[in-house]
Amino acid sequence: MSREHRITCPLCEAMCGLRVTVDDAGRVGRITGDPDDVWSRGYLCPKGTALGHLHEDPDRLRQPMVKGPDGVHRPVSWDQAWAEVERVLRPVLDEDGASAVTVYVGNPVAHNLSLSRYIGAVIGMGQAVGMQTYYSPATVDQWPLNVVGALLFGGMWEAPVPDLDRTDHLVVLGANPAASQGSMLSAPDVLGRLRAIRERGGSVVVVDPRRTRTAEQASEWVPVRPGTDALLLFAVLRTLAEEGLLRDHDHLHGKVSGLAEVLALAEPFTPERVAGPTGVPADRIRRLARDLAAASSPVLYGRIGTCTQEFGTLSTWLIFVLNVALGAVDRVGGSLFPIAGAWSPMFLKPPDQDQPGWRFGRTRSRVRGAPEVLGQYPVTCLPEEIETPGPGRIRALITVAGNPAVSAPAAASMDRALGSLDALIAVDNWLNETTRHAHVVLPGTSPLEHGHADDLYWMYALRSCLKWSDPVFPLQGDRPDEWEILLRLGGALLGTPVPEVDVPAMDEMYVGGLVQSLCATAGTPLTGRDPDAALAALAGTGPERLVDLGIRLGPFGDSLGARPDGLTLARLREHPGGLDLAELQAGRLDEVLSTPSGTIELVHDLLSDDVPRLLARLDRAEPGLVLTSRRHLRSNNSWLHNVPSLMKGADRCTLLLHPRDADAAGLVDGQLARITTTEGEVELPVQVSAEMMPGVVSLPHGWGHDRPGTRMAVAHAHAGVNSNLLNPGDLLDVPSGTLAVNGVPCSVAPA
Ligand SMILES: Nc1nc2c(c(=O)[nH]1)N[C@H]1C(S)=C(S)[C@@H](COP(=O)(O)OP(=O)(O)OC[C@H]3O[C@@H](n4cnc5c(=O)[nH]c(N)nc54)[C@H](O)[C@@H]3O)O[C@H]1N2
Ligand SMILES: Nc1nc2c(c(=O)[nH]1)N[C@H]1C(S)=C(S)[C@@H](COP(=O)(O)OP(=O)(O)OC[C@H]3O[C@@H](n4cnc5c(=O)[nH]c(N)nc54)[C@H](O)[C@@H]3O)O[C@H]1N2
Ligand code: SF4
Ligand SMILES: [Mo]
Repeated sequence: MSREHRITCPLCEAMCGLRVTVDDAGRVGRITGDPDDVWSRGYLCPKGTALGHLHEDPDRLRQPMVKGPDGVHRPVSWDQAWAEVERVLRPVLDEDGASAVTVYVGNPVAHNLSLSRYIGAVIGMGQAVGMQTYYSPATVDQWPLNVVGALLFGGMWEAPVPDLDRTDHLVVLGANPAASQGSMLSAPDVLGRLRAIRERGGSVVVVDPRRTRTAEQASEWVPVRPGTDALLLFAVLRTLAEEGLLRDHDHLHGKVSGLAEVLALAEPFTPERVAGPTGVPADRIRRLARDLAAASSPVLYGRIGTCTQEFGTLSTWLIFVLNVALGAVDRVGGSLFPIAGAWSPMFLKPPDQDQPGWRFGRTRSRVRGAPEVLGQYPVTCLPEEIETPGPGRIRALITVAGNPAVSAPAAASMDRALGSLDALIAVDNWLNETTRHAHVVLPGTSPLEHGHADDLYWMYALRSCLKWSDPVFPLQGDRPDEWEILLRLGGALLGTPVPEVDVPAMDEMYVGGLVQSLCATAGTPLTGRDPDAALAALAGTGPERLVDLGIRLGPFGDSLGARPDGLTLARLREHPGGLDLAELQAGRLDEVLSTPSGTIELVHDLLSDDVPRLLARLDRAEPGLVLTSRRHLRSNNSWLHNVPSLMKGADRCTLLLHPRDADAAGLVDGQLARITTTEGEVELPVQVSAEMMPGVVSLPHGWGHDRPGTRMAVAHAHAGVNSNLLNPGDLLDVPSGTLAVNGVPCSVAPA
């Protein structure tokens, strides 16, 4: 006998529905795509089938680990773990206060039921007593999109998505959904949808220094030199204007400001002028513009390759400028604002930004003086904040589902700094490159031991859906759930000895506080309501209660009883395949825009002030070779490399380079090469391939699993190298403070 469970895969933004078979002995059997899932209709990728392996992985921590004086981690009871957290954390708090503490919020936080709903508790409680800021890989990721969303649309998480199923001309820049499955764009089977564009007579153009599997499936691949998309996009815009291809779009009439100013800024960037630096011939640039103008529903989409580069903000901005100029924004087949099925606290504007418009650089980092951007500093500020003496030095760090030792540029200094902390508390499921430094590792639950409901990603989804999954396995013994771990750490920051924190009371404080502020603040879904009644209306405990809140305050919800026919978590639970609520719609601009002028504000000082830096780029001598990043379908950043079924096949941690560059360096396929940058050097095998643009090499991130003190046997046997040993910590997209991990000058030679 075996039982079948229906769940949503928590591994990526595609949010696929899966069927998981479990036998009587509690072993996970087959995992298949759920054909009755209203959202994904049976789609899945190889990572989804690996959830059972993740659950059963013998290296996955089931007990807390404490580092002994000999530097070795040993399993302890939860009571012992809490006592050890108190022992290392309390002196820091007593001596230097919460300003000596910070939190690193890792990527899986956004995909995990407990962590996504309760990370705000530990950060909020820390900040209430003086914690200055927190860190995350957002500044090696989508921060330019957050900046552009805040400035153009008024919301830092506001980013319209390409209407893949109705466009007839899609231009993809710096994204490879064949590997990533889509990012800030939630849709199962993105590649299938791109194929469908061509099948219905449309075209797909991929702008990328690498002929990726996405580019192979496209109508055309346009190789571009890394970090030069902004030059290319300005030239496209300028061509549209010059050739009279810009039309008025009725649906945007009166809803856009600043286009004339942007066109003036585009003036110097002629196709002829940018052809050299971008590597895209002038006539090809003109054709890009003409094809966009000729299409009936064109749209551009950019992701990490246009964010994590020297001109990430300008590139991201110009993608939206073009979508506006082409009339694609808020038009069917263009760039649409999804209706998230549930409301999320992430949609709130920070309380100190009540006044219209976003402000940047309100504070500066202590050591290098980096300006704050949307509440964060570049993640590479963290090591110097730990290592530089003086008031405000970071002495204690809580990492939550993050692996900064691998994922942050200038990885050697991050690794060194992590090893020098007075207290490193890691909420994490494995002993890896980061947690090996931890004084205490507090394990979370496996992906099959907790329920699931996505939050943020429905904001970027091609349909409005809602789904809930129950855990496949119950939590064993006295193990706390991850939200309870975070509340206990929050309580400790507030001053209670860790073992004595009253977790249910902290939960009441956190959820009660959230509801109260929603009732007391203007412009929230609870403005003016009675907080006690609102709180009493909610069902469940822990994250379930917050999921109930989100659903009920969302566009389809019952508004806590005010719309009795609306949805609640209890009603959603009656639909194990989820609920399909609405398709992607046009005509949402008035509802979405929250800029001071109420229009899409295309110009801002933060953006135009960066244009001179781009102009200077025109005359810069091109370096011989530059380094870029890539992803693989069977990896997930740094943490799926311990799953045997995902590690089959050829070595994936290789240096891709073009035959011309291999010849020049005297390298042949498979040979060990040394790659050097101003930051460091690593040695790894080369993979010679014409899929690379000449002059550009590509390395995956998330490897380098050979560090002593880790406990991931399979990953260790396929260690690879940490590409972030090569990426400098100060090569930045200036306006957003995002690290450039694409376009880094490098040299390659036989090892
Ligand atoms: N299987 C798998 N899926 C994942 C992840 C994973 O690690 N593995 N990670 C998840 C995460 S955290 C994220 S953020 C998303 C990211 O999702 P995507 O943005 O789709 O990321 P990548 O697959 O890395 O594709 C980035 C592309 O940008 C190209 N590129 C590099 N530099 C430039 C440049 O200067 N200009 C242009 N035009 N292109 C450039 C690269 O060659 C690469 O093909 O994926 C998510 N999904
Ligand atoms: N050179 C280069 N660097 C990059 C990138 C790049 O393209 N190039 N991409 C960047 C991007 S987009 C991202 S998002 C970051 C990722 O940066 P991080 O978030 O720092 O790293 P991950 O590899 O996602 O690490 C996830 C951690 O969470 C743990 N974990 C997994 N599941 C759970 C869980 O359910 N609970 C708990 N408590 N822990 C869990 C894992 O063991 C691992 O330690 O890397 C960035 N770094
Ligand atoms: S694409 Fe793969 S990893 Fe992403 S949600 Fe679907 S099955 Fe999971
Ligand atoms: Mo990411």
